[in-house]
Formats: sequence, structure tokens, C-alpha cells
Amino acid sequence: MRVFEFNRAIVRLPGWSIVDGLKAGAGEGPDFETVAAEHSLYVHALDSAGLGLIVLPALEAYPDSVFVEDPALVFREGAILLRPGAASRRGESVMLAPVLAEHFDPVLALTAGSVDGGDVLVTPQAVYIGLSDRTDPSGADALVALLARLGRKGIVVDPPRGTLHLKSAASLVDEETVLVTASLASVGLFDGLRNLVVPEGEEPGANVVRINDVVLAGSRWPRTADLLVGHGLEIVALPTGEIGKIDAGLSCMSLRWWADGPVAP
Ligand code: CIR
Repeated sequence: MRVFEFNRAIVRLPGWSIVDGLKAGAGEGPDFETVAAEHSLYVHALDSAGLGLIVLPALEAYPDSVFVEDPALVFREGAILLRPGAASRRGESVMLAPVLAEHFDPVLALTAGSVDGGDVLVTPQAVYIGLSDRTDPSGADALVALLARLGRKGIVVDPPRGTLHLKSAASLVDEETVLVTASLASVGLFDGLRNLVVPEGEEPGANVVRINDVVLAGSRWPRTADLLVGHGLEIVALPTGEIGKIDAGLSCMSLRWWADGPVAP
């Protein structure tokens, strides 16, 4: 089974409070209606890629809760509730716990430090955990131990800073290839894999998500799309301009996994 074969995903609808989502820069915040339209196209793309979707309601108390990738990790072998590094997001894990309990056994929980799922990149060889402003060494080490309980090898890496998360700058696009920023390629984090380097000026385009036969990619990054198509990949181009205002991309809006046996509703 390839690591990007999925038949299920969890998404959460954006709330009005998303206008107050966290952002590193001083630019304007997002407009709710436009975020909702981007999210709706994303959900449609997941459905078209063959995923059975669990759509959770918006959580107004958590402006960033549409980014379900950050508070948990999911695998065929089980799920892990994380401890997001931003104080305003810490409670999001608890809000995901009931739905994870319905679909996963075991559901493990990180109890030390902090880790955002956006810092966790799964490749066929390992689960890479990138240190960042959100993911600290004690959380990363604790996560390695939990991954081992699921039979997964975790590797802690210390990428150059400048992006929110490891996966803001790196995405697995096939079993041998990562799409990466030049900055990340230069430090050789993924030397065992082919590095496709995003063109200069399109660095945020490094966050894509491979799902079965397609790669969801931001439509703002045409040269990155050309690179991926030239590599033989099928692209589904999606608008990300509004979520991009709060430092988000495409991987962050879903939790994806392969469920064995009949797919529960
Ligand atoms: C945050 O700063 O936490 C959100 N505004 C964006 C999170 C994006 N998550 C991700 O890329 N995994």
C-alpha cells in the first residue's frame, strides 16, 4: 500500500471566526465567504479523488479549527492526538477526540511538549517531524515514542525556519519524490528522495497533497504545476489565496487515511 492511498478523510467546516485566524505577517485577514468557497472546492476535490468524507461542524471558539491536520495524526494502524503549539489551538485536539475514537483503535495522545500535524511528513521510509515555532523537541521526542507503538519510525529534523510548518515547504508527491523549497533542498533533509524544487517566487506552492492518483495544488502557482505535470503527475488546481492569508495551504484542511474493511458512515 502506498502512503498516499486513502479512502477516508475528516474535514471541518470553517467558522465565521476564521477572520481571526493566526497569521505570522501583518497583512489583511481572510474574508469568511471566500474561505468558505475555497473550502467547498477542496472538499469537492477530496470527494472526487475517491475519499469518503466525515464533515465536522464549524467551531467558532477555535478560529483555526478548519485546519484539522494540526491537532491529530491518523494512520491505518491508529490515531494520535497532538498538542498544537499555539495556545489558541491547544483545545482543538479534545474537540477531535470523539470522532477519532469512532474510527480508530488505538487513539494515542501526546502528553508532553507540543507538535502541530503540519510539521509531520509521512514518506514510505519514515515519519519526519520538523522542529518549528509550533513543534518543540520534547513534543517531537514524545511523538517518536508514540509512533513506535504504531509500528512507525519517527525521525526528528530541524529544518531552516521561515515557514510555519515543515509541510509548508515540503510535500510527498510520489513514493520517491518530494516537492520542496530551495531552502529545504539546500540542507539535504530528504536526500534519500528525489527533490523537485519549486520555482523561485512560488515557495508557498510547495504545500500540495497527493491523494490516490491526483495532486491537489494551489492554482496561484502555475510554474509549480508545470513542474509537477512535467514529472508525470495529474494536478487538481485549487484556489488558496484566502486561506493563504492565514498561512495555510492544502494539506492542512483534512486528515486522510486508509480504512480497512467496510467504511463506517
Ligand atoms: C495557524 O497559524 O495555525 C493557522 N492560521 C494555519 C495553519 C495551517 N496548518 C498547516 O499548514 N498544517
